[in-house]
Amino acid sequence: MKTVYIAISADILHHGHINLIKEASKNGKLIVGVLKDEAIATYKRLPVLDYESRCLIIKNIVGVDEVVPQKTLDYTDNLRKYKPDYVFHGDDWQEGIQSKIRQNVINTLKEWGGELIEIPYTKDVSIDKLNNIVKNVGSVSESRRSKLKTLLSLKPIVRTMEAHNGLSALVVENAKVSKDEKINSFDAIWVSSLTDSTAKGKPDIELVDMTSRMNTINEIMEVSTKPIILDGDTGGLIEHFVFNIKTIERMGVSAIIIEDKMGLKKNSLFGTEVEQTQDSIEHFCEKISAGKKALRTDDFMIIARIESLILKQGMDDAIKRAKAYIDAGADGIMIHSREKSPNEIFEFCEKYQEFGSHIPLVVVPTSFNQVYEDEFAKRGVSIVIYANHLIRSAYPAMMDTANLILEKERCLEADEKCLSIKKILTLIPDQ
Ligand code: SPV
Ligand code: MG
Repeated sequence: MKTVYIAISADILHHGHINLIKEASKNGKLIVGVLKDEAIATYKRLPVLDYESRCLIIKNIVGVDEVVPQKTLDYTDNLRKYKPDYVFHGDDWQEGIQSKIRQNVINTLKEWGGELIEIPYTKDVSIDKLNNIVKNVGSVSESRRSKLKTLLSLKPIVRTMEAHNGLSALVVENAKVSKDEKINSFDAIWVSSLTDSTAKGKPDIELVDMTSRMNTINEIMEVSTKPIILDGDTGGLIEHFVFNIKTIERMGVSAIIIEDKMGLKKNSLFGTEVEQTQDSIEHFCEKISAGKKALRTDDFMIIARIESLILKQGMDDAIKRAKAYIDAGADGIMIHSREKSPNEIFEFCEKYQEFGSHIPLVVVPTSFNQVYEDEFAKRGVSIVIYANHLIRSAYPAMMDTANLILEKERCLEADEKCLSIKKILTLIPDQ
């Protein structure tokens, strides 16, 4: 008896899948690899149904003989384990993002003379349309809020990119790159105070008030589904913080990061070049506890950001504060540094491992930008935030175009740097 293998996420099932199962099962004993949540989370929205439910559904479909877990998008491990004679798949993955995964299947099957059989993709089903419906369900406040905690439990590191308006949020939502055996995308959105302020032509000194920040969050939420981490600056007065945090939680934001500074806040990347005052441990702990008490759900996280390294107060101070903030109820710690070398961050990570238990650690590698995500993950970091890269790349591009038109006194040459009119008109779909 021959064996046949197919892999499926089984979160949305349609007649195309049933057709694939039917065709595959005609050729022998059918093993179905159901993708684990971790595998789906690496390239798609989080599944709506949990892994066990998805398996149960597949097990009960006529033609399926065995259901096994597939832990990665890549088939290789499971293929070597089950050595099927055939792998079946639709013919829609020959080009584009999944083509490398397809090539790996072909190469692996060759090891024992197995064969990939591709059947015509079912044309009358729009998986994009179905996905959009599910995505929109996932974007309501309740389910969006809880996504960050879910991702933290599934992924070694949550990859987060800044957005400062609807358009940049669409970039974070849709950017996808196929790399080796994986499909890389961003997991979460950082609503940065620096880029939100810069986009409005204002300095990053808590001048853009909470009402305006909430407008930005709303704009981002309308066009995206990924969980949002808000840069809450200092959190302001405790008396104001407890109100604002409830509003933000209700909106469906997943986490707020507040920094232990007082008075007129300036951006951390100025370091000690400008006057900045660190809050006392006692007062900042009081702010964290008051915030925790105000919350209505277990999903929302308050992450405490330590500015000791930025303000040259030393490692011992940073560690002391991390312990105190965790004791005060912080759901996460962000350690910041503006050194080019990652050494002080790595030293903090090492010391943090000794007491931080499972409280997620966050880093923002704007200065120590040479470190790969894997390296952070190995050192116990749970969230990496690319805090300002979309606006920093957009500004020089806009300046170049503006200067080119000034230089040429017409816009023909600038067109080469621009998206075509056709593309900009269709970039944002009608619905
Ligand atoms: C921000 O993005 O606004 C931040 C991170 O707070 S940093 O600019 O590095 O201070
Ligand atoms: Mg900020």
